[in-house]
Amino acid sequence: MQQLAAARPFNELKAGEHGRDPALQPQAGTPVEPADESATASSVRETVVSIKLGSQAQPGHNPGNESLDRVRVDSGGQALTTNQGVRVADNQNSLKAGLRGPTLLEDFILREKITHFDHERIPERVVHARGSAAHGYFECYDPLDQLTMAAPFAAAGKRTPVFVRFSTVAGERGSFDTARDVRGFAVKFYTDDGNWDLVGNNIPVFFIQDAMKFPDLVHALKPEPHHAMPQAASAHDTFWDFVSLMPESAHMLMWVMSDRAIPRSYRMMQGFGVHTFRLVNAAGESKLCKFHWSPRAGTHSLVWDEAVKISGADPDFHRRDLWEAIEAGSFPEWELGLQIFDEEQAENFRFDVLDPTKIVPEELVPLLPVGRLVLNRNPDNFFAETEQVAFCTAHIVPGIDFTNDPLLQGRIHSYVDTQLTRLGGPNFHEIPINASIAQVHNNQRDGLHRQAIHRGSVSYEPNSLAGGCPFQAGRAGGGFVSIPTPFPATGEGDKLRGKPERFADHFSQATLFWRSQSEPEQRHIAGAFRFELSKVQVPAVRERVVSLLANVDAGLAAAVAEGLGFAVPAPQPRALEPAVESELDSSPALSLLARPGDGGVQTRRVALLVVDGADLASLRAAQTALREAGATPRFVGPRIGPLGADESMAIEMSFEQAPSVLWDAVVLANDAAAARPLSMYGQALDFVKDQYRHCKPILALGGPGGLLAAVNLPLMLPEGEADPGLFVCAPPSETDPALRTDADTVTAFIAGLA
Ligand code: HDD
Repeated sequence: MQQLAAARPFNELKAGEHGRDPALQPQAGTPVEPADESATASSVRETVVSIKLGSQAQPGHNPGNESLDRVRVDSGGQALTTNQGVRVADNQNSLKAGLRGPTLLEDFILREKITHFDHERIPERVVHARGSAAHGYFECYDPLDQLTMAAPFAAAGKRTPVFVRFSTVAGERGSFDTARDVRGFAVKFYTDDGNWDLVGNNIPVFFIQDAMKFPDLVHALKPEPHHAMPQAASAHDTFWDFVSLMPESAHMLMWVMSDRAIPRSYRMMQGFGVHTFRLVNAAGESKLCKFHWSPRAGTHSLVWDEAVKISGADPDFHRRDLWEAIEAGSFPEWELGLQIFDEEQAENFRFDVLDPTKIVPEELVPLLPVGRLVLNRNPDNFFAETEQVAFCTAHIVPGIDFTNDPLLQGRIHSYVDTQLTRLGGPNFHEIPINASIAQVHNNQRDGLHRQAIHRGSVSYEPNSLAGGCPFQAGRAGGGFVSIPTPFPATGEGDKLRGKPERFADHFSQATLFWRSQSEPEQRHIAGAFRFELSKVQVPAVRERVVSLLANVDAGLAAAVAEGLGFAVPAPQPRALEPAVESELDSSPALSLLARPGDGGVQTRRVALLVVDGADLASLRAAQTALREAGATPRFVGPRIGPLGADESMAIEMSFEQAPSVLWDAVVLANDAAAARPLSMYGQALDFVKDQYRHCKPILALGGPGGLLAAVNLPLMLPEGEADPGLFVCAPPSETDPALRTDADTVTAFIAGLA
């Protein structure tokens, strides 16, 4: 021991701690072989199997999880035991003093079982409590070493395992999926160099500019504290009171009132890193960067009436959709696009890139596609994985760095901090779903729920007793080095609270967003403001919101005020006069219509309405065509069970179980020969009315009569053209060759669905 201590008389890294000279960048420590094997922890050189597979990782193969087989439990063929492994003989009855006597304190089996149950729940996330997640991988298109040394971008075709959690923000853990809300889009990359969490949303901006206001925002948004209402909704006084007094929220409000906030599926929404980040290459050069996820399936949304009805029919709508798509092998996919720019460009924008209420329009800095994200495996256990996963913006890896965005700076603290309460202590990184693939070696010790068993006497650095291990990696050894950035020119060195001047433009991009929407999208936005504000009880708050909107667009303010029964008030005074104009008149990329996706109908849910006695041959043909196109057709009728004599066809869902809003399209059977046709069922009538109201394609196999006629839909548009959403086959008796054949009509219907 003495011999070893003598070999390292002082800490050779000490000199590198001072000054800015590049020569003084952190250097790699030099591990020395301990002289006396018995005197040091053998753990410092413990043989560990490297599980870094890097580019060899297979689709959906997370090597990090593989090493966790020891914690996976499969009870097939096993006897029930206590937590101490004692086999339990009777799991039905507690131990009593006589069959009718009191239960005995001695019953350790009962007490262990009840005690564990009593503590099954952990605190839910303070925001984003309700979510769903899946495993998958990120695949890099081309090496990005010119831009970044971040491991996921190291080589073409390289796959990095990921775990992705989608969420709503305001609702509690048991709330419903289709609330009007921002959606969380959090990606954990298990990179070779440690975990990188990109904790984003499906909206590229945020309500506030400084983390200082986050607790206020969340308190205003969450159910009001006196009566705990409303659940999972922003449509109440405190939210609108707060945002109407915070003009910086105007841009985000436009997005949240748009159809983006009621997505059709997690699989059909974009994701954004929101803040400006930095990419850093091996030479230490950095560029500014924004992260965008674009769904392969295109961006699609619900309409409000659908969202409301779905929340009753299936509160798990998005969770089920994600789960079923992955189980069916239709793996959701997104493309990662980067907006790369430098400080000089950033200086010339009219907005500040450190302001998280601003986007960098794609027309100013186009997206560079760099890879794809594929989700291909559902979790084995919701609690162990989806609930216990801890995303933290502080988790970055060499090649990525923060900027001075004041919202991001606050987040760097908040996420690690919140896990201490939620996951019960500082060792949450050891929970299997949070554990990195890269091995962890440091001198952090103990704390609640510690899993690692550290060996040896040394838990400090510098040391000589453990050969200086674990040693400082230095830059050359792949260690994380913060990119040296100069303080902004204004206010350098001053300790102060405040904001840069460009942060005071609150409206130019809200106006840009509004102008970039299609006419139906604009109508939906105005409708959403009207709905939300009609729920607000205090008239002054309603009016203040409209006075804010008057700075965004006069037409929007007028449409909202009209719905609320008052005249448009004077616009709120602006923080910056004259008003800043955006660089662009409109940005087409901001419309949902800009991303129609691949034009396919993969996993779209199609109901085939059917009753006993309907023509099964035409139904089967439609079913086959839909299946071949990748859609998910299901038979829906008044009861479940077999259909007629053909045992291969059965009604899978009843009208009560699966109402119209759960489907993307409907096929009406030709039931002309049925004793009790579809048109005699009230639910079938409602079904078709809702499909029509929600602009979903309708295919009538039996021609224009039957259920279609009973609902009395106008088959023609007022302009005299055929309704493009209605696909009507020739009636059975019809022989006119000018009419489309069933096969043509079914094909046209599938194209309409896409
Ligand atoms: Fe946050 C959770 C996204 C601002 C503090 N946030 C959370 C989640 C997402 C986001 C997706 C859920 C992660 C998961 O699935 O577990 N948050 C954002 C985005 C923001 C943002 C895109 C703005 C750009 N958040 C923000 C601020 C703060 C927080 C400014 C605090 C200063 N967020 C939290 C949190 C949560 C959280 C309290 C709750 C549960 C958790 O972290 O793990 O720490």
